[in-house]
Amino acid sequence: MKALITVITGQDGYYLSKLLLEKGYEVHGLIRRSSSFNTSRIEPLMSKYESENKLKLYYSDLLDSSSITSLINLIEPDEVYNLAAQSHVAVSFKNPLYTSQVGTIGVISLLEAVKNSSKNIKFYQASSSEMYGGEDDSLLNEESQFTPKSPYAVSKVFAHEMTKIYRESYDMFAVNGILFNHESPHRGETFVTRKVTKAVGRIKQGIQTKLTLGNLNAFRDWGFAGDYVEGMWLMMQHSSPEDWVLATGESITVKEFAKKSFEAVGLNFEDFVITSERYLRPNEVDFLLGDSTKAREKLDWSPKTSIDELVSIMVDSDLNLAKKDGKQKR
Ligand code: NAP
Ligand code: F7E
Repeated sequence: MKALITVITGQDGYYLSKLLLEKGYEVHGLIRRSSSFNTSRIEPLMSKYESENKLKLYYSDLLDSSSITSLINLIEPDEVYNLAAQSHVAVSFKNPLYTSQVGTIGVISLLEAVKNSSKNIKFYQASSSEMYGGEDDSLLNEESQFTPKSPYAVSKVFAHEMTKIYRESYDMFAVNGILFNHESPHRGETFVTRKVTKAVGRIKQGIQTKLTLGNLNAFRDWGFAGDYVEGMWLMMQHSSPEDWVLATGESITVKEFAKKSFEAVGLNFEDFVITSERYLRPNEVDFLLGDSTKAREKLDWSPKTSIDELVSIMVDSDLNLAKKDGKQKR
C-alpha cells in the first residue's frame, strides 16, 4: 500500500507516518521548503526507513496546484491523507487570507488531482471540532450543527463540505475525520497544552520563572495524537466513505490542564501562572465535548490514553528536554 501524507512534518504527520510505516506501507510525504530544518519530528523515521525506500519526501505546498497534481500522478498513492493547514486558531485571525487559501483552494487542488487520477484513490480530510464553535455544553457528534468562530474554523467547514460534495458527486472514497483536540510531546509549542508542559519542565529546572496564558476557562476534550491517527487509518479501511468524530468524551478547562501539569512535578500552578490579554482571541470557542459513539461502534476505535496519562507523557518529555537544555547552558 502507498500513502501520500500532505504534509508530513507536523504533529499528526509524524504519528501517522510512523503508524503507516509500521503497518508496512510505502509512505510518501510532502514537506515545505523552510530556511531552517523542519524535519526534526520525522528524523528518526527518515534514518530508519529512507534507506529502504519505504519513506520518500517531496518539496511541495498545498497552494502549488501544479506540483500537487504532478505528485499525485507520479506517486499514484492508494490513500491520500490531507493534514495540511495553518492550524493555529489565534494566528488565523492575524493571517486570515493565508489560512483560508490553504484550507479552501489548497484542499480543492488536492480533491481535483485525486478525482482526475486514473487510479481510485481514497482521500482523508482533517476536519476539526473547531467547526462546531462550542456555543453551549452539548455533546457533539456527526449530526451536530457547525457554528465556526474563526477564519481557521470557516476554512475547515468549507473543506469538510467540499469533501462531502466530491464524495457524493464523483463517487469518491472521501472521508472527513472530525477530530477533537489531540496532543503529544510532538505538539507545536504554541498550542496551550505544550506551552504549559514545556513551561512546567523549564520552571522545574529553574530555566523559567513564570508562564503567561490567556483564557483559562475554555473547556477542551483533549486526547493523545497517537490514538487519533489510528482512527484516521480505520476510517480509510471502512467499507464505505463517511464522516467520523474522534474524541475522548471528557472535557476539562485550560486551568485544570495547567493544574494537573504543575502537580505532576510537585508544583502549585497558582505560584507560576499569570494571564495576559495578549493571548485572548477576538472570538473564543468556550466549550467542546465530543461524542465518538459512531467510531467506537463501527470502527472499533477508542482512545487508549486518559487525560492524566497524557499530562504525564507530555510533562515527562518536556522535563527531560529541559534537563538537557539546562546541562547545555551550564
Ligand atoms: P500541525 O502540527 O500544525 O501540522 C499542520 C501541517 O500543515 C504542518 O506540517 C504544516 O507544515 C502544514 N502546512 C501549513 N501550511 C501549508 C501549506 N501551505 N501547504 C502545505 N502544508 C502546509 O497540526 P496537527 O496538529 O498535526 O494537525 C494536522 C491537521 O489536523 C491540520 O489540518 C489541523 O488543522 C487538523 N486538526 C488538528 C487537531 C489537533 O488537535 N491537533 C484537531 C483537529 C484537526 P510545516 O510543518 O512546514 O509548518
Ligand atoms: O487553544 C486557550 C485558547 O491553541 C486551546 C488546533 O489544533 O485544536 C487546536 O485549536 C484553548 C483556547 O488549541 C492560551 O484560548 C489560553 O480556548 O491549544 P489551542 P485550539 O484553539 O483548541 C483544534 C481542534 C484544531 O483543529 C486546531 O488546529 O486554550 N488558551 N491561553 C491558550 N491557547 C494558546 N494557544 N496559548 C495560550 O497562551
